[in-house]
Amino acid sequence: MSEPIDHRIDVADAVATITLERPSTYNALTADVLRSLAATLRDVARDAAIRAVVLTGAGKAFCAGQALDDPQTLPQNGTKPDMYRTVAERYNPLVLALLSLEKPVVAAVNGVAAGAGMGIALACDFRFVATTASFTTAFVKIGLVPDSGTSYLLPRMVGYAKALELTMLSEKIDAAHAERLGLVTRLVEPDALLAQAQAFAKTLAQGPRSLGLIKRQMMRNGLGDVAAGLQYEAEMQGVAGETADFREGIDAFRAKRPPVFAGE
Ligand code: T3D
Repeated sequence: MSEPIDHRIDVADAVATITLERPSTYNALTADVLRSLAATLRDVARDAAIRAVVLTGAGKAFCAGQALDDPQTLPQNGTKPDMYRTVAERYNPLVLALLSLEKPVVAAVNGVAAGAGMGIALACDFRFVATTASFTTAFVKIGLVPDSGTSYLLPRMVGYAKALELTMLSEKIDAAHAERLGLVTRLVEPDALLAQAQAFAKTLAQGPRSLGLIKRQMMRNGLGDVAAGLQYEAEMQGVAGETADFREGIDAFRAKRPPVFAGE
């Protein structure tokens, strides 16, 4: 196993529980943690003793998406960030690793899942969601477009019109609303969330090899060419990342003020 950065992996009963661990930033994703998480998933794929996965977050949040404080991705010294590269090289491999892992993955959504954090939750096979948790697409609030599979998976899960609304408005989707949208496998009281997700994963871990094959089949026949969809997200993020509005979005988030977008 590779040494995990800002996440933990605990294995019991053939279930690997992966916990994102950067709670002071709501488990926001740095370049290091994205690389390291992808490596952990590769290890999990190879380890025959692991037959199901639970993905959760430490502290109050599930994951707030891209770390807006990460100098490797968003340098503060005037250097332009390369958003195409970030998405193509860091997010897309992670999302593909989750979707193509031939073992069931259960997201235990313990708190807010925003931006890429929401995309990652959507890329899991099941979502156990705390009644106090929420989702928000977030990207547009900093002048970006949806990535991490969000523009590909969300319309397929909630329909085109609702996906457009959720991504263009980025309103808060509370747990009950998420359930009505069909995003939730089980709504669970916060204190019972992890245990219930792990018990569910343990049952899946005792299932046949065909579970992994069903996942592969569904991905091909239900999702089609995900890799091409993710590649297009990277290209579009490259364009959005060049805009003045994105720079304003980041500056506003860091200054804890509402952004003023010029539309350019
Ligand atoms: O190249 C690329 O970057 C492209 C890839 C893009 C992928 C993406 O995910 S883009 C979207 C990035 N994520 C966001 O824009 C979400 C930003 N965060 C928020 O909108 C809000 O924090 C939440 C809706 C997630 C939660 O709101 P709230 O009011 O419950 O909490 P808060 O007070 O805003 O945040 C709590 C703390 O977490 C706070 O720190 P502090 O003030 O207590 O020291 C906040 O700064 C920190 N935090 C939240 N999100 C992030 C973060 N720190 C770094 N990066 C974050 N994404």
